[in-house]
Amino acid sequence: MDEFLKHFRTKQLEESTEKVMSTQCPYCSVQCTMDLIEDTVLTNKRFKSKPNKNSPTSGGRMCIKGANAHQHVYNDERITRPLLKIDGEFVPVPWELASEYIAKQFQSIQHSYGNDAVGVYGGGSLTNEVTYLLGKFARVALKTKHIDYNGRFCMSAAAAASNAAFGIDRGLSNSLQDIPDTNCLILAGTNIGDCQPTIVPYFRQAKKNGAYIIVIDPRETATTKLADLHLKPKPGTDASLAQGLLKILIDEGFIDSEFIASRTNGYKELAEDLSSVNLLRVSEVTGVSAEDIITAARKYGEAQNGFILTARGVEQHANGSYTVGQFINMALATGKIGRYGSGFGSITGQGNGQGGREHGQKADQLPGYRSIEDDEDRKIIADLWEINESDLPRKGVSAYEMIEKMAEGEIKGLFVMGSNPAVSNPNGVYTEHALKQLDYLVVADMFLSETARMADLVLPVSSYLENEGTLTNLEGRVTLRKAEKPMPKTIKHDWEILCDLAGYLGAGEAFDFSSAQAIFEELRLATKGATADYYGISYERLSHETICWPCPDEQHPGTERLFDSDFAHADGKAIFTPLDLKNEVDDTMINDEYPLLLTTGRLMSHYLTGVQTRRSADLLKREKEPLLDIHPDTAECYGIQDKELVELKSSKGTVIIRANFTKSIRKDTLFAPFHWGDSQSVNRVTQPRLDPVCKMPEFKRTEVSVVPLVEKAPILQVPEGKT
Ligand SMILES: Nc1nc2c(c(=O)[nH]1)N[C@H]1C(S)=C(S)[C@@H](COP(=O)(O)OP(=O)(O)OC[C@H]3O[C@@H](n4cnc5c(=O)[nH]c(N)nc54)[C@H](O)[C@@H]3O)O[C@H]1N2
Ligand SMILES: Nc1nc2c(c(=O)[nH]1)N[C@H]1C(S)=C(S)[C@@H](COP(=O)(O)OP(=O)(O)OC[C@H]3O[C@@H](n4cnc5c(=O)[nH]c(N)nc54)[C@H](O)[C@@H]3O)O[C@H]1N2
Ligand code: SF4
Ligand SMILES: [Mo]
Repeated sequence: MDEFLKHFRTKQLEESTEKVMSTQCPYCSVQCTMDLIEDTVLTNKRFKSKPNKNSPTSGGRMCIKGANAHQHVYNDERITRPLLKIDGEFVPVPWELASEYIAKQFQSIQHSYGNDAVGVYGGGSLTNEVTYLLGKFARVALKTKHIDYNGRFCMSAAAAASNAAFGIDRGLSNSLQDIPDTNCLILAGTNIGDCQPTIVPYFRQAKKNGAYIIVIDPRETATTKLADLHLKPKPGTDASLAQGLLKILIDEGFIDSEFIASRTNGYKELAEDLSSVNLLRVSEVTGVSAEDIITAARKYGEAQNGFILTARGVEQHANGSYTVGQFINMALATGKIGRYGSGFGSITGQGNGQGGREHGQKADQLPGYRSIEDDEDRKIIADLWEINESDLPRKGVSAYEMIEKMAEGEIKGLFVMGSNPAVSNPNGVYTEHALKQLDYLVVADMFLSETARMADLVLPVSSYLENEGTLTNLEGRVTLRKAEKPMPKTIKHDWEILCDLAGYLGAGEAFDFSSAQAIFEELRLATKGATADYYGISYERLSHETICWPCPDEQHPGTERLFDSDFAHADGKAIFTPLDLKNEVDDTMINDEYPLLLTTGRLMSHYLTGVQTRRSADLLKREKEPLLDIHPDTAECYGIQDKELVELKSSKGTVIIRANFTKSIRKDTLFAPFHWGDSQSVNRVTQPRLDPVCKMPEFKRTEVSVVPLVEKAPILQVPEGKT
């Protein structure tokens, strides 16, 4: 027996192989680098992830999502063949047939209803190369103006505010390396503790070095644990809060008059308007005490260096871009920007949330942040793409407005790549109805997501381990993700799919690419001299370094910190966002029928609509179902018990969800994550109120009611002595 075991073990060792794949996490905007170790013993594969130090941003760290990301790639539910829906059932078909079918269906729709009857819907997880190609595919192969992407729900408010104030939109003005040396941090509506956990050490170090940290969030979170002061405003009131803070900064003499005079425009008017802001009123609107507002303002004002960082908590509102503008006003008025240790940033969300918004998958945009309505930009891109400028479509509409056009029958065909719009759009019931109205829906994905299930044809795509390409992280740092796992032969890369389809649509010549690198070479030319200038970045350089854009030539080191001497407006000055009372929060929507405010967001273990993380066993077991956070005092008013199923209702729809008692949330506010689909999708209740400037929906503030799911039978009194 011993002999046998010995022999078996030796055999096992002989047949055990270890393969190390260097990669980058497919999830959030930090883009942590790691090695995935595949250990094969006989036919059994075991995986282990180890962070590596290839990224200066994550510095050898990864979080639980990164450590388990590979699990979705090896999940049995992954689709490996094109699937055509026949009589309600998906049937595997060859690629040639799938591509030909798609081309024919889209062409037939366009023949009957015009080119704009087919739309394209992209995402911020796609690489820069695919983002670029998807924009080109819509405009050159399909010749449609209708293309937009999920970043509309993510970065658009911050992008609009940054463009208006600074003339450029890059997530962070400074590298994260500056954070430890700052003296005061304001974290407004950002939960880095759960959403970008590997950058938390920069903040901890700042605190150790004496920095004062202020967190603004209606809930206690992993991030508020870092805070010296936690302001807990009512959802949607951040613009008023920022105005209150600025008013104190001005009244108490914390402004930097020299910076204002030499580097900004519009301060005088703003200061005049701010004189009407009343601190007691701000306190009443926001629910934050005047004392705390004063403390926060003084701490930021007194600090020699300071940072303000925002994220979706203040941005995903019908006044999101205006609110971000109010926070930027604070940085400008105190001159805390454009130098080491001081700056402003909106923390980017998706893996390529930054690059995804630069290279042309937005309705009004061409690569490099060029404008599709600017004559010069149109000419440059039309020449590069070898088409007539007059054939380049003009701007289309935003993501949710595309959904409306589907419901109205104006968009009849849709090509989705890298998004799950059925779950991530607001007004979920209507969105589902709109997608069902389509004559032809094609989805390119790794899984039968809630949207893919509705499709007429689904195309299987490569995963992050298989698909090489560049991604731009929250610092504006361009990184090259290697792909060391061979992909199943029946699957294609996103870019290959686009090139093939373009061929079937008669535009093959403009899509004659044989690698991601070849596409990047064209992207470099398209962005040369543009705002997001990638011309100086090459795969060769990225194989041994990471580079922050703008990077105009190959000798240029890249730009880690913006605004040292100039802002990006023509005169080099930044512009203050004026006060506009019609943008202030409207409380009249809360009434007896819908007396509570729901806000939505993220959990540590899941990612967005959960298509990938719900298929990663170790992540799913941490958080199995969505829970509705509710204060026990509030729950008592509505007769709700802890962990019981409740009906959450708004004027748009209903969700059945389990109540979770927590004293960490405001009593007038509820919180739910949006990582689940179908009847558990929280977007079934959210409102499609859009920011008028950037069209961001109001994901973070919905008037709702909540009741127990099952009307409880009256509790019977058991007479004494009987059982
Ligand atoms: N674990 C995990 N990490 C992620 C993601 C994920 O899905 N899961 N997604 C990635 C993406 S795409 C994004 S965009 C980012 C998002 O990153 P964040 O914006 O940090 O995440 P959210 O949870 O949406 O919202 C942040 C905080 O805003 C608070 N909040 C809600 N309403 C308000 C309000 O009215 N005012 C204020 N001041 N705060 C409010 C919420 O309580 C929440 O704690 O995360 C990225 N990282
Ligand atoms: N209520 C509420 N709703 C929200 C938000 C909120 O805070 N609250 N946040 C919004 C935000 S910030 C965002 S970013 C959106 C995101 O929402 P979605 O756009 O729906 O994002 P995902 O859930 O990541 O969906 C991406 C899909 O693409 C697939 N995929 C991943 N990588 C690739 C790839 O490389 N190629 C292809 N072809 N497919 C790929 C995945 O399997 C998945 O099915 O949700 C928004 N919706
Ligand atoms: S989810 Fe974000 S923080 Fe976590 S490993 Fe991935 S990139 Fe890093
Ligand atoms: Mo996002």
